[in-house]
Amino acid sequence: MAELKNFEADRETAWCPGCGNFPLRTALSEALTEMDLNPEQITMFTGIGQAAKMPHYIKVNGFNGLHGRSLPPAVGMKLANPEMTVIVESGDGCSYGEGGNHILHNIRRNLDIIHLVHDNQIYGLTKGQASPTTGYDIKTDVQTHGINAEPFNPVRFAVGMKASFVARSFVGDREHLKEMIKAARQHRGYALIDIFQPCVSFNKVNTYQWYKERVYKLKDHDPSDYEAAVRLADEFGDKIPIGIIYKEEKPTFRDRIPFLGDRALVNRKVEVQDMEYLLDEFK
Ligand SMILES: Cc1ncc(C[n+]2csc(CCOP(=O)(O)OP(=O)(O)O)c2C)c(N)n1
Ligand code: SF4
Ligand SMILES: [Mg+2]
Repeated sequence: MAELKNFEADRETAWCPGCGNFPLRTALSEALTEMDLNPEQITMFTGIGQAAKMPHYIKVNGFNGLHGRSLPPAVGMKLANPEMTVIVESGDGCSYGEGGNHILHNIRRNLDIIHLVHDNQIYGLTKGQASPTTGYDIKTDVQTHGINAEPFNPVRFAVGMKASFVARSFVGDREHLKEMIKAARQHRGYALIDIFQPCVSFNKVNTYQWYKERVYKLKDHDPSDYEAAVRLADEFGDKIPIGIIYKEEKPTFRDRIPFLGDRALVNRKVEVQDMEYLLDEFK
């Protein structure tokens, strides 16, 4: 029987008081406990940033790698051990900026990975430069006249690529976020959740209040309806929908390569006779 306290890391955080990363960590720990998972069944991969510190602050197996590079080692782990629940967690900069190329190929592969993006619409750790999701009209210490590029809409991008699971949530609604995390785990394939996570120190525009005034929960939306999902993904203004925007059951990377099997490599016998034809070449 899983218990919430199993996920508590005995370490102080370096996050600012009031940071949206705290409720995100609580929602994640609660969701994992409610799914009756234990820390040894989960491996979390992160890059660099405030969000990427998560494996230090929650007790699960963790790999904290380079900025933008959380997905590649997660792919390796999931290929080697399909029994492991693999969570990729990182910021909007790490996931959509430095790591943007990896997302698109993971959508194409559709491996069974849960990707939680702490989207605070800013580079938090490096003190407030614009990230790909920073709003067009926002000025920062570096972008003193505002951002010269249009903001990236990750949900619209993922829906456009027909990623097999695309959701949006907000740390200000813990039950909603938990529901999304559970749905992502149940889903077979790559599951992206873009999570609004206010950075109280460096993003003075996209505050808790800003999100609260705009987000609304989806009702009666059929996530398999692609055209409706595109319309909802485009809705990013006075109103922003949260929930499962798009979902499609389709073959995973594993389904396409039956040789990979459904067990961890470590539990598979090496069938030497299957490789004899290769060894023959060296005789
Ligand atoms: C390749 C590379 N580029 C830039 C940096 C510097 N850097 C470290 S964290 C960071 C921003 C992190 O922002 P985000 O991913 O949104 O995470 P947050 O801190 O907001 O949670 C940057 C630019 C780096 N470490 N490596
Ligand atoms: S800088 Fe922003 S994202 Fe980082 S810990 Fe502080 S409030 Fe959170
Ligand atoms: Mg960020």
